[in-house]
Amino acid sequence: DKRFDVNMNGTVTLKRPLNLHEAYEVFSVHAWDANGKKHTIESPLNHPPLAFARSPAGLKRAKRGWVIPPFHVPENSRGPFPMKLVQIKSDFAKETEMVYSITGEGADQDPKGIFTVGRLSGILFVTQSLDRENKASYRIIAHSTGRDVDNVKDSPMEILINVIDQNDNKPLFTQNPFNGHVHEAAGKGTCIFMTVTATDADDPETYNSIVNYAIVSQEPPFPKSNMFDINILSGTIRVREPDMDREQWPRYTLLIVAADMEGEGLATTGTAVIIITDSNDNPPQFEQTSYKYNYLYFILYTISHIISVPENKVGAVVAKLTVTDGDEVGSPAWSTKYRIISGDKGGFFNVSTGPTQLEGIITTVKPLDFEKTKQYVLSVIVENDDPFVSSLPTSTATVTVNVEYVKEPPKPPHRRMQPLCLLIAESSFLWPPSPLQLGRSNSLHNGRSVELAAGKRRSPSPPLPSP
Ligand SMILES: [Ca+2]
Ligand SMILES: [Ca+2]
Ligand SMILES: [Ca+2]
Ligand SMILES: [Ca+2]
Repeated sequence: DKRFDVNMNGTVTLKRPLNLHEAYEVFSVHAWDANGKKHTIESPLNHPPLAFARSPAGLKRAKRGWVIPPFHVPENSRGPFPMKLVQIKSDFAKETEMVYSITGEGADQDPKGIFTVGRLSGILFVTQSLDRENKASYRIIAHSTGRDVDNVKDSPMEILINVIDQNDNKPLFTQNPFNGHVHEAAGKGTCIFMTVTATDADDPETYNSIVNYAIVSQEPPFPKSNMFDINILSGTIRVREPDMDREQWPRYTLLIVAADMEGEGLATTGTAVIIITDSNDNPPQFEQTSYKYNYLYFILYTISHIISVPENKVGAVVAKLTVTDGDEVGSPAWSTKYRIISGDKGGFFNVSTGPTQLEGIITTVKPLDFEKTKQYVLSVIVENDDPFVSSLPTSTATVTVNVEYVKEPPKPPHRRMQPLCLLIAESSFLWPPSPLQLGRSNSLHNGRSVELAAGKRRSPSPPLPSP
């Protein structure tokens, strides 16, 4: 407001004549302290007396009397109290002594006694420091009657007292810490994954409660010290830089600040904890795989296994190929599956995931035949159950399977046996018949095998005669 000037000692002067259409003026004085912080106070000009109106020029008639424009009192005044606010004046005072009184909230209603009026002077006082955040306005009714003349009185006058805000509340974060999480593969700038909020109890219509946000520091400061940015007005946090890596930096702690007066006033600090969640950005690799970097690509050297497997055996374990994966243990970005991509046209082999989830087990599913194929060269690739988040090199293992000739065991020579007949007379004393021992008895049969068949007697044996 160019009509006012403020001196270094805080005196406010008027630079040119001022017409007060609303009978008062409010202006703001800003001051900066040694730390560069801005402080603001709004002050009313010395107020002319509030007159009970007889002619309603420019004023609205209300139910309880004349309504005048609101009157402003700054909060947190240091007094001394009671402090004069304004004089209330009746036109009848020119003719006879008037008695003034006030009613309403802050007067005779709760909170009682904040405002008083000089009974004969009509001067309105505030008796204590006001707190806008506790109560932002008061509606009081002023009355005036003739001291000695009963029938002289004004219509009641409503006075609205608004408490002018000071910046006496610093912003408060609604929680501390704030917790958020974001995928490590989240791209730069694309992803708002959390919002921090601070409230300020001061007047929302003033700068005193306009909060700005900033990130003060980031821990750890890798791979860059400003991996995130924050919207100064809304408090939304986004990924600012790519190349987050959960495997190296699974968690960030940001020190954040919220300051009112658009970032120049009172400040409060808090933290935002960001958990980096896993993305499948590490390919599983066969162990002992080595990298070589050429100027365009990473090349994964394949690892070779040379294995011998006997022919004719189904279900034989050919090889166990172990792998490693840097992603989150137990997740689909870590667990593996395998494929034979070449070398097995006949479908002799199968590869399955072993119980550790980090091994591929090759087995035979059909008998191998040395006479037909002596060697297979299998190429096996490993993938995760989840797809990769970006184009990543696939690790390959080469398994050379040499089929082992299995010599068939020699068949024993077939020797013709000469049957040995043992004749037992029906009437011999071999009753009851004792079991005949089958086997060899060199002494009895001169080294020949004995082939015996148990036969049934053709007829029951008659009772034996007495010897
Ligand atoms: Ca504030
Ligand atoms: Ca305030
Ligand atoms: Ca990962
Ligand atoms: Ca992986």
